Amino acid sequence: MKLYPSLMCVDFSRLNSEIEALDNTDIAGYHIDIMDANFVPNFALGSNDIKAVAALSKKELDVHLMVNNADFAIHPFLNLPVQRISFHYEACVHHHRVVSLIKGKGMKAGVAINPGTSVSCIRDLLPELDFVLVMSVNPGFAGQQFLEFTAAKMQELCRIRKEENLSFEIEVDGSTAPDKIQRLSGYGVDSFVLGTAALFNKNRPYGDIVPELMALEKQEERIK
Ligand code: S6P
Ligand code: MG
Repeated sequence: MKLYPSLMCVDFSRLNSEIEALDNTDIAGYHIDIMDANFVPNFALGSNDIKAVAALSKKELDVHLMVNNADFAIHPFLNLPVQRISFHYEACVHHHRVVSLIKGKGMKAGVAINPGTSVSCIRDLLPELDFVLVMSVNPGFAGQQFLEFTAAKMQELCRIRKEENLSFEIEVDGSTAPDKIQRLSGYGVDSFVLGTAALFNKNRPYGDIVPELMALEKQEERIK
């Protein structure tokens, strides 16, 4: 199981100490939300923030583009020091081309799907993808409620992956509270974006919370 804290939720006035504290845990890397106030009704983060985080940490950077015209908007991100980029199915015309551009830079390529987008929309792309980012809230804001109907899509993706012997990773983003992490990791979801539901604003050290979250997967393995 891999955990990616969402940097939209950290205290940017204390970025250095926030990254230092998180880096000392077993997180896989950082989820970086890019918003254009067009695809989603909010602005968030940009290239300079990515460079700042890359200078502070050697962990993976998982960039989530919530921007329209991904076919064009992808270009500035291709030359940044990041390991993973996802763009939205709903914001792109030539999906396969964008996936190829990302992979051509040696990065992992993912397609994100909104809660209202069916798995069938990305069905033909699955063999080409390194990961699928399933949104369990409507993208744009932290602190929303988990949309229960999105869990069926995660199960569907796990089933397709197994039946067709595919290797894409399944990542979930949005209100991933501990109970969700335990249940969804049992389905076979690989990666979780951590925000306010699991990690931030808890008045407890990250170094205490992250091991508890990592242990949820082990407990689930015992239940199986
Ligand atoms: C917002 C963005 C997400 C959030 C994250 C917040 O749509 O894509 O990555 O930062 O979901 O987590 P939480 O637990 O506050 O919903
Ligand atoms: Mg996100």
